[in-house]
Amino acid sequence: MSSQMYDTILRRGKLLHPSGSSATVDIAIEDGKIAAIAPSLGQSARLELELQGQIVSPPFVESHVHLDSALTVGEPRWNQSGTLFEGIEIWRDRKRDLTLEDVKQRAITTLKQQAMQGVLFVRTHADVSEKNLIALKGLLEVRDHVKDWITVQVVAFPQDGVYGSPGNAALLEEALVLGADAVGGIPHYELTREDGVRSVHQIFDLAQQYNRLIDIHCDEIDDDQSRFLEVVAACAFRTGMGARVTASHTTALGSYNNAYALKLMGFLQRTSLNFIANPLINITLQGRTDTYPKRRGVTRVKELWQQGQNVSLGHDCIQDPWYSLGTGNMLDVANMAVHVCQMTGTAEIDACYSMVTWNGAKTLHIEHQYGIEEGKPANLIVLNADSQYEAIRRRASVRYVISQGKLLACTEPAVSQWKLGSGE
Ligand code: 17E
Ligand code: FE2
Repeated sequence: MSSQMYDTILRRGKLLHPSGSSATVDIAIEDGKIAAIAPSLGQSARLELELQGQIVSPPFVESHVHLDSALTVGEPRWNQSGTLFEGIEIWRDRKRDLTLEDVKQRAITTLKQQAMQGVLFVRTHADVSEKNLIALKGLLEVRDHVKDWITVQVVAFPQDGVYGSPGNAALLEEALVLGADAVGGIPHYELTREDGVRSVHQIFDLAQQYNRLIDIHCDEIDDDQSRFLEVVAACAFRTGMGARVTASHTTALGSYNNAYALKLMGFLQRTSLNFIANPLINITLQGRTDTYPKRRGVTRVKELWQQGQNVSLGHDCIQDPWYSLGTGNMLDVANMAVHVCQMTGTAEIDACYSMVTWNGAKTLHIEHQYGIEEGKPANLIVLNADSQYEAIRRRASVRYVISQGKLLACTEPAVSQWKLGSGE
């Protein structure tokens, strides 16, 4: 038996595989990397954690969140109608007061909340329709500041439209020059349908010119005539950029008539587009103009998943003008997806777990650094649960978060005691 001493060994963890299978193993960590995975490791380590069959999973991936607006709920006022559009107006007022310090402090507080709950990869949107680009500059600084414990990607997101004001298109390009990882857009909120189509073409041109990813807020509206996803799909298809492109929200796809949706789904299948649904937010933002029956306002998650499209899930908001709740817990998101998207079959529940882990990693193009394999960076979490189903059902706490080989956070699961009659 070797006398080698590792930094850390996790003993008897149930290691999850993307296929849904699992195996009970010991995992050794050395120099920030996964050094060994075996049914039983004879060596010892400076830190040994006994897991007793609890799940070891790659970290949660938050593939869609707006960190620039996080923790601003009620500033300067509460969203009383609950609509996307009132949220945009409240944010327009709040963003006049942004400072670098304000953005950075709220973003870092939020990232710590997320990381303590097992999120180690985050794609955030930064509003770039604001003339000093404070939100973007703040989040780019944060990306660098936190990089030793969490990986952040920043999307340049023109909240008020690429053509909503004369300077916005130039600001979007400047954001790429400054180093944004991805180009965003909001075609359904451009002043006209023509502007919406033009904005999608402009986004693809910029992404190709600057070699960036694309993540577009696309058709986040209940209007069954909002049809920019077909434009995004056509551009993805023609440019061959498919897998580098993400369509976020796409809630109108849930409202399209089935004849159109059937045709469109076939087109989508010819692309390798990624989709992100945000069930916590869109179940509350959408359907606001409906009486009854009232739509769910969420994209066709189950059908996209069934036809093999890469779908991930985002939290979208944490206490901001669009959503006053939110804790950063990705199991809340997966749990809500099970309900809203009716993903209640056993394989479907496991799929919802994949949508907050592996699928998110695919969307973010971080697969080379993601996953629990010998030689990869030691990023992993231990859940107080023995299956994906139990993790989602109980929104299990994350006992250990290990980032780049270091123990970042621990959570003691709450313990309840039955007291009635305990004296007998
Ligand atoms: N902005 C937007 O256009 N849509 C959203 N869901 C949020 C911000 C949160
Ligand atoms: Fe969003």
